[in-house]
Amino acid sequence: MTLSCNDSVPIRETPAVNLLTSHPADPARPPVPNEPPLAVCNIQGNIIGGFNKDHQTMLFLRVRRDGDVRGHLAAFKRWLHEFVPFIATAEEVLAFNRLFKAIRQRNQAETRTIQATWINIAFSFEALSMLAPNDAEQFTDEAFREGLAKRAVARLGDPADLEMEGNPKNWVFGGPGNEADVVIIVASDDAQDLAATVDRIEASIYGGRSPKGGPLASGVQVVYKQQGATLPLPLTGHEHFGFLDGVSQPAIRGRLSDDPTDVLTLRQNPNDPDQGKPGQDLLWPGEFVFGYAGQKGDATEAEGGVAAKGPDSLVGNAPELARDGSFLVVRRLRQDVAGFHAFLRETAQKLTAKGHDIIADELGARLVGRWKSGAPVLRAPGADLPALAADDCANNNFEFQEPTARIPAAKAGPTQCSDHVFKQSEGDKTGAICPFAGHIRKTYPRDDTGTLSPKIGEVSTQTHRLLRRGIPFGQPYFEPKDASKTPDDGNRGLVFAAYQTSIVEQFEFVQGSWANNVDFKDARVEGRVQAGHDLIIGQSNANGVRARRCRVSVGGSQIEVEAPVDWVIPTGGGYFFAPSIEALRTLAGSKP
Ligand code: N7H
Repeated sequence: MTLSCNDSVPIRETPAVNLLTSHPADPARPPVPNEPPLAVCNIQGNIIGGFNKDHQTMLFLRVRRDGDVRGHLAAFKRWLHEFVPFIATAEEVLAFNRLFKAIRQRNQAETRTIQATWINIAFSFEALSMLAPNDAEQFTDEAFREGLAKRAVARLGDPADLEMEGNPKNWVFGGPGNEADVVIIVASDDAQDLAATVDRIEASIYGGRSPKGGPLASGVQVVYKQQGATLPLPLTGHEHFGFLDGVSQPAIRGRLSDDPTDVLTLRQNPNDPDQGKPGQDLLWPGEFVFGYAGQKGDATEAEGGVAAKGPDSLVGNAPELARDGSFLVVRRLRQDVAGFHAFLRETAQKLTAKGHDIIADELGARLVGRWKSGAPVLRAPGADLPALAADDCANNNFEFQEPTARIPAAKAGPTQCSDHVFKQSEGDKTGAICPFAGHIRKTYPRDDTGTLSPKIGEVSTQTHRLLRRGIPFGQPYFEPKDASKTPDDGNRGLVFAAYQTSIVEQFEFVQGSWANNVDFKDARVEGRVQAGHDLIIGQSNANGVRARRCRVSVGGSQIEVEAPVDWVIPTGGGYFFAPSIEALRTLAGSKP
């Protein structure tokens, strides 16, 4: 019996799912009756599906505070009522993504065979407090309640100096008094279709016309419009510093229907039934969507460790209105590309002059934990290995402590992965290959342990994960021969966006307790920096000084390197909540 329509295609990415047929014997789709069916028709599409489009616009809206505020709110509710039918669901986005992947595998190339434009929406705590005060009061997440602007300096390490660009006072939106109440995400495969859709939405906001054409006042205005786009060749899929982005995401447990084999995430590692792609631990959906079991962050091995099911993410944390919804963190992060590359070049030269041979590209790879191609340094310690980066069955298959095992082709079912071509990771207990401060080691330490309080280990680490949905903004910067002649104009960066069910325990924890924390991993010894900062996103306000430090292993010696200034500068953002379709109808007053 042939299990897959795609089994003759050589692997570039993990095998695609069968689109119409269900095969009970497929080992990538084992029966998982204990995993919950997800309400995919009710959950917004960008959360568990992921828009994954080349073109995106975010419209940040503010409810008008002038004159008759109650009237503006009533108008906004009427506008929302008309807008809700345009919101893309997880069902549509997942179905599209599966079809898109199947066509791409058959073609062995990117195609424009199918295209879509999706819309999603999310609200700040202040907006929910205006629309549904009793429900809003039941959200317990302090970060969501206070908003990003209030917490940026104290919790995230953003510049305290009011004169600095990164201080919330100077943000292009989302700073004090300039916070957005609502964010609308419009994403498309086609730039023109995106522009036309955004035009229609803006016309409905300003032109007194509903998306369906009827007359309507919206009660809101656009405070900021943020474009984003995949970078052009040769940087397609990469962020502005040059590194491939979007490689590692958490895998999510759960089913798409009552059929016990209708899994959201294919189980593609024949060595480990608790993983999606090899290296991608399956997490309970409550980590990202309210109303489902999350991880049990203190589970013992006997209880199942990382696989153990924890409490429902809704209970005690959020109102019933939050069911099937998710928090959305948006950070507009400007990137100083010229500054980053100058640092790598100059630091590599200085180290080499002192006898620690390293070139800029290698230093960059160690600070990120992946080479520019996306190949993890754990599996390509000496040089970049683009073929490894391109193999989705292998590019995430490593741990930081323990070695990983080969996956022979004979062991893999037709829609599963093999991983036997590239050398396996041997682990890196001392940080000799990937520094403990490396960006991917700081933001997802995998099986690393640490002495933070409470102690960090693989089981608790899985309660600090993020579903990243970022996209670059601005044109790429290519260094001229003489950098002083064409300075970086500074107008580029990443619109970081991430979904989760606890902003405190997920986004803020990753940024504050890991990336910014010189003591992770491990505790300070005799006052010396141990891991140091994540030099990519870590921030420091220590004694008013922005300089950051970390330790990198070069040729067997641990060297301390210092970054005098920030290369990733916050310039806007907000904390939002993306409700379910049903909750949107309630907020709009469409439901009694
Ligand atoms: Fe990061 N970069 O180019 O260096 N990130 N990131 N990030 N990031 C990752 O796996 C980058 C930012 C995470 O599972 C990669 O997709 C840049 C923030 C997490 O192994 C690269 C910026 C936060 C992961 C970058 C930025 C995170 C991750 C590797 C800002 C959270 C997954 C490719 C301009 C607070 C780790 C990949 C894992 C990966 C870069 C921001 C978190 C290349 C330039 C603000 C959790």
